[in-house]
Amino acid sequence: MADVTVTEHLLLHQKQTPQATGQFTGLLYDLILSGKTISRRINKAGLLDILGGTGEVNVQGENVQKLDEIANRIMIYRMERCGALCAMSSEEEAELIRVSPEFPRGDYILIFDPLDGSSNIDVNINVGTIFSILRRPEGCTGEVALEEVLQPGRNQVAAGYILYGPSTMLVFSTGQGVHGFTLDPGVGEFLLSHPNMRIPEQGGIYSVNEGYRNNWDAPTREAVDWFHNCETQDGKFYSSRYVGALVADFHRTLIYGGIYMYPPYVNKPNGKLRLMCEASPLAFLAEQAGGKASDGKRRILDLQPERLHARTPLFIGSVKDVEAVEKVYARHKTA
Ligand code: P6P
Repeated sequence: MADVTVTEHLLLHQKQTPQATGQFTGLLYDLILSGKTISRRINKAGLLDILGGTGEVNVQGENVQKLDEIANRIMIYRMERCGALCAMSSEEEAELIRVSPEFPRGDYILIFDPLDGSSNIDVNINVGTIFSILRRPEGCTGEVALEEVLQPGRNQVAAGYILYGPSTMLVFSTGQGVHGFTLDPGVGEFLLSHPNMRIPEQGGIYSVNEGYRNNWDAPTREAVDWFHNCETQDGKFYSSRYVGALVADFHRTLIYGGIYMYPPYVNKPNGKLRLMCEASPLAFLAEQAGGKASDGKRRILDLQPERLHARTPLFIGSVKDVEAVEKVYARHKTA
């Protein structure tokens, strides 16, 4: 495959929408630069004193890892200056970040999780950056109001992630399919390696943290029992895989098919994952790749966020596997 860069791919294959004033390409360029910068820090983490926790707890109530904070600062610094944004929201920041008038601003809104799965960092297992791009509603001017940001996932103009693993990959969609790029550290460019990614209609892997079984709601227990006994299309049992980093578990699901589940808990009816910076962007990718994403009852992309850090249960992956869970929820609803 000839070396196709992200910029070339956007110019060649992404229908240039009338409002594509190059702002978006610039936004993506700075997102990519942020990813390369974070990747370099992660790859050297074991050699620098940047492993472990900062001793702080974030708005999510989670221990902040040093690399969480480093990735967060890199994203905010770089993206504030990209010239395409009017506002940002980070999983690590309690409040909306309005881009300062000292920087050139634009009509896009960036929602991101700077480093997802950061509990894996100290044991050298995949982590990732997830991003979601919305457009400021038409006619809005002046200071960005929170209501302008609280949009359902179906409004996303683009979404994607950067996965820091054996190789660093950028996977994103602008609404015309899902495309994967692998970083060639030698030249410092992401090159097209996975054009037009598609999720198989049914997979053979289910992914859930079975350690919390006693906390699950009844439909989730019944659905997972089903995956313990159902067969793949070639008559095999399903395998269980759980990396503990949503980006890695989703990336595997995107390529191999199957389902990733973060269900509701008896004491956490909305589960753990964040709607705007985790579930929505991955749901956008899943649907663009021919898959499905649901909270068990409703399409993730139709959920209206009530606040920046709203949480949602998430069942995402192959259409047939997600539908199997939805059928269980539907049965419990009518029971
Ligand atoms: P648990 C990481 O903290 C994260 O948000 C996702 O990346 C990951 O899939 C999930 O939480 C793991 O959560 O409760 O299974 O440890």
